[in-house]
Amino acid sequence: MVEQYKLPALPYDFAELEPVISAEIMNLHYTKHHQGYVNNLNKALEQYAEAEAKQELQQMVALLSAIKFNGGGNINHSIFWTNLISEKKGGGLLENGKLSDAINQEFGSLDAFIADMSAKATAIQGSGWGWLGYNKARKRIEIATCDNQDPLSTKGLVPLLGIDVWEHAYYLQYKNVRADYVKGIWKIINWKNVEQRFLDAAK
Ligand code: MN3
Repeated sequence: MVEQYKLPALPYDFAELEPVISAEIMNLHYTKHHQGYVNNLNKALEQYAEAEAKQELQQMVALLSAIKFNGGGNINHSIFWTNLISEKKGGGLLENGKLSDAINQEFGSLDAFIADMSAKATAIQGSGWGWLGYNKARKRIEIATCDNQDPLSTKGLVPLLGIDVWEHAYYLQYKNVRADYVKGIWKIINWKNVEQRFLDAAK
């Protein structure tokens, strides 16, 4: 029996990220979408273990796509929830420190970084994620985008800050205007969480 993955606890109530993200979106996104990735990941891993026990290599290879998609979905959302915090509790505030230094060095200013990442996340064709990641080989932060639920590790980067631009993340509130959702999300970024991820990655 394979160890089962579980939906991680959400660090706030569904309504806490309003008005940027509505409680209805949070509820559906967490209890239906993220839970769905967790359930389907567990199912695929169990089938994989069965196939592996029987040395059914063709079946094992056929399951890899479901493991990548649903495993990526679980990884990405687990990071995304912690990247967010209500405005009242300090959302959107990046204090001076090593991360702000790195952002200034790489992008010139926080505003320039936000403009760059917003443009790249908004321009993703179809479903995907915009990321700020850490390149351990170059010892630098980078903006990257991923399609579908591909986790950022597939691009060789450590994920620091992700923006989910799947329509399920914004459509009920922002309809087709992804740019407005991306513009708003900067007000609820938990920069302390992003900075801790940066410090851990750069160790
Ligand atoms: Mn999502």
